[in-house]
Amino acid sequence: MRAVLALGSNLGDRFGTLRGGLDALLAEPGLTLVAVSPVYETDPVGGPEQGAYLNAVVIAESALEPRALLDRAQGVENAFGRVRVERWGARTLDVDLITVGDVVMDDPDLTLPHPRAHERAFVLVPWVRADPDAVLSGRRVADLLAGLDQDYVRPRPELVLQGAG
Ligand code: A4P
Ligand code: MG
Repeated sequence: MRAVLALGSNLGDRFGTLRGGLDALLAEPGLTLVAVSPVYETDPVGGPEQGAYLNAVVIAESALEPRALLDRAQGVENAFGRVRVERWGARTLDVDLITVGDVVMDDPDLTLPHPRAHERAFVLVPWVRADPDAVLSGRRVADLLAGLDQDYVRPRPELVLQGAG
């Protein structure tokens, strides 16, 4: 299945964390990189006052079932020292599952597609750069973006992520 993952970091060495997080996601079998987006610097959306994020989107071919993929993502978050203090608060690394194939599920532990992705330019801008034909819940991501403020999503072209291997 094709999986779309969103990575975010707003604490510490943000770019180093994104790079290490991507490598860690791909380090074990089951997930093969298809495309990685450019990196964007984004003002925080929601939550308490906190620093700017670096955000990127990774597209991968996944042999893992959605729950196994969530376990992989959370294992990588934990490996990068993520401490869950408050929801939406600052974090060294956040790895969200945006879509996994055509799977639709509504579980507190795993909601697919991600319930807030459609309204988040910090997810959709990098996603459409990684896949210009991307579709979310039957709507073209490029069209979803047309209705959203994107000014707070700024390219950082000097920061280039590459998959391991
Ligand atoms: N969960 C349910 N569905 C999913 C999914 N599709 N992917 C559960 C990942 N996790 C999912 O997540 C809380 C719970 O959501 C987990 O137990 C998981 O099982 P979390 O990662 O522990 O906490 P969180 O990230 O603080 O909460 P949440 O709801 O994931 O936050 P969001 O909505 O991801 O928002 N602003 C900018 N500019 N850039 C950002 O990256 N990120 C957030 C986090 C807020 N503002 C931001 C950014
Ligand atoms: Mg999260």
